[in-house]
Amino acid sequence: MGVVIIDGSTVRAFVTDDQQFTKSVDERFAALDLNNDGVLSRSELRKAFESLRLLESHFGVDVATPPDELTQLYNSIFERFDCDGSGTVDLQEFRSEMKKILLAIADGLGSCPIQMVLEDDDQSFLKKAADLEAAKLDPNHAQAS
Ligand SMILES: [Ca+2]
Repeated sequence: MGVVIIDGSTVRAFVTDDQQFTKSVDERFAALDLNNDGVLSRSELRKAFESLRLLESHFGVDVATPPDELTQLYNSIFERFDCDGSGTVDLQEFRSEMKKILLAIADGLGSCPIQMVLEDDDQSFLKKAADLEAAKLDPNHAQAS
């Protein structure tokens, strides 16, 4: 476990770094596409949100939220991602919605830094944002973290 300090500019720098951001999002998309059909289904996207911990960090959802409410919430998230209403989320939709969500997180954080406790194998985008900033500040330290 480690603690990172991030603020809005950390997240924004990550999202606006097209190369890093697209690479991270594409990797995540591929990992989430469990049946490799090139799109994310409802359940695949739900797993995505569970693994990204976005509900806690962005939507302020308590872990004790009743299952019914959670399902409703995941459904509304899915509708947001699935812009064209096709019933699946493709890579373009995933990229553009992740970008919006992370920029909203950046706005929410503003210039007020927060501490995040992360597992070593944490794969969240916020961790990647923090790693990217660390790499820019101290290139030698980047690989060790
Ligand atoms: Ca799929």
